[in-house]
Amino acid sequence: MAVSSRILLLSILSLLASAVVGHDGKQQHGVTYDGRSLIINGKRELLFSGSIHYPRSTPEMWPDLLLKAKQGGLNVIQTYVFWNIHEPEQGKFNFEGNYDLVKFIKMIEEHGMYVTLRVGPFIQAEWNHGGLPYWLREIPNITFRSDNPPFKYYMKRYVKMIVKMMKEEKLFASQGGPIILTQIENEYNHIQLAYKELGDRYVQWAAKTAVSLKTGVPWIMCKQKDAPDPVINTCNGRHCGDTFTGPNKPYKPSLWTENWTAQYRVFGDPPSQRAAEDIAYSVARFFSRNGTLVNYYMYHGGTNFGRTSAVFTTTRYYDEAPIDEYGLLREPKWGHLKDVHKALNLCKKALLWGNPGKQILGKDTDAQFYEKPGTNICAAFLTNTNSRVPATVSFRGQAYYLPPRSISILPDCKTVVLNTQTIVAQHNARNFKKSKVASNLKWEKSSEPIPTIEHLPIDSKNPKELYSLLKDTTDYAWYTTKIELDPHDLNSREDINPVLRVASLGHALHAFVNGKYVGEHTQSSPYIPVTYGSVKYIIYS
Ligand SMILES: *[C@@H]1O[C@H](CO)[C@@H](O)[C@H](O)[C@H]1NC(C)=O
Ligand SMILES: *[C@@H]1O[C@H](CO)[C@@H](O)[C@H](O)[C@H]1NC(C)=O
Ligand SMILES: CC(=O)N[C@H]1CO[C@H](CO)[C@@H](O)[C@@H]1O
Repeated sequence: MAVSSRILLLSILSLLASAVVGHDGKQQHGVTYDGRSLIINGKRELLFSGSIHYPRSTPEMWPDLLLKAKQGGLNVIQTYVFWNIHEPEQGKFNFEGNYDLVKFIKMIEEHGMYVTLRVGPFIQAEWNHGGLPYWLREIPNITFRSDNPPFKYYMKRYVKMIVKMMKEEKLFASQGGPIILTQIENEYNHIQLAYKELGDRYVQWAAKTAVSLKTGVPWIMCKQKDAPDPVINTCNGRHCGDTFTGPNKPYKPSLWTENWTAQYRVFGDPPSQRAAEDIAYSVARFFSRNGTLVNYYMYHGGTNFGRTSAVFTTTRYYDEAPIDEYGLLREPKWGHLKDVHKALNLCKKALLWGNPGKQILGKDTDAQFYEKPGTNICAAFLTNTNSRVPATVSFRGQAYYLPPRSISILPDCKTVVLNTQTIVAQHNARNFKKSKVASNLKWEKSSEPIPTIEHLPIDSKNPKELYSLLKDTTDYAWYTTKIELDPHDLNSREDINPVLRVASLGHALHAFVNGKYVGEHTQSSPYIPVTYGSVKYIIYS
């Protein structure tokens, strides 16, 4: 054991050294890390990151969104890569318009920000099929996200293609580009147990495959405690400052890849709210306890255009994020977080080069601080974890008032520049005026013939599953069946009540009997009794 761990450590140290300083002694491009932080082109930085997904907005919107992100104090944009829009049919690729990944990354670079690229290929993301293309399902003997040869073959091919595309455009930080982190898989731990040893082997394989592609920047796996070296395990969640058990090795930094700014919206639910104060508290807490990168999921949610959203989510995605669906600032969230980034940046030297320390101040209060001995570099975070009762604490001879569940940031260990519970950013002051464009839009109506049973392209004894029937090209289909009832029975027996059962919650359905519209099935009205002639039909979900 001792021998192998020494070899491991040595190889990691040499990796760090060779990437940062070349043989000629000059500083080189690339990203490495240690227990304190990522090291980008030889420099430590505090990283404030926000998720913006390129297919959820348009290239026309990108410059404005990125500018607002930068003004909000972000220096990293995180995005998934969406396999099923790029390769909707096997071997047919689309990187145009909203799907222009390279253009999006270059635009982020032009705005002076870095990129975290989450390649997946399974991404969840409340996206259709979690980003996996439909055709993958038709590969014989495939089992998704497992130690399964067909899946591994196609996954590797895809990840290699994306990495190659990035390399050709010189987009990795190791090539002078903006990409500082890449992610393989996504929250795999949610399903790992179900796959048993196949799952554990798959994690090892995925990490090894990713690392073998030699991007010159670290790979991460989120929520993956057993992420194999040199892959970094990262935290997803609302309160990583308190819930994250930390990197799985002392020589890996504490990174927070998803801090939910609200929650995605499910059909029928009200919009989710998360107060700016609560996000600010969690972010300050995370940085006060060794964190050096936070990512807001989402910073701009945008729109699930067309059929891209997962079956349970609305087309509007994280409208409550710091930038709303339309690209407008959501205040005071945007402004308060901007202030938090400023305050944390004032603590930068202490956070990145100081030694961490902790002092219990009272029952629910503590001070987390970073100090560099022999200098006046010192930053402190005074925390009240009690959500109901305020506290007055004494720290280094001075008294400080802490509102309930709040953190005061002291970049010099004396002066409070921000308390997370105290908002000075402006509140929303939006004005609306009627759009000239929208008032000129016209709705169009078209009708189409209802197909008869003789003209159906597919004839099947049992109902087909919609997804494989239509191969994910549309969700729209006619389904026709025939039930013949003996008129004599209908007249003489009361107990005959034909019933149409629709066992789906995510779709809309219109029902016709003998060519006549009889009702619709929706989420809000699952039970629709309809009468046609002397026969009563009930349509329900
Ligand atoms: C699929 O698996 C079955 C049973 O293991 C095997 O007989 C068959 O050859 C496999 N098909 C392909 C295309 O690999
Ligand atoms: C922060 O890092 C230091 C040094 O590695 C460690 O002693 C301490 O426990 C860490 N703090 C937290 C809250 O994880
Ligand atoms: C680890 C962690 O903090 N997870 C939280 C993330 O945020 C969601 C809500 O958006 C919480 O439910 C999780 O507990």
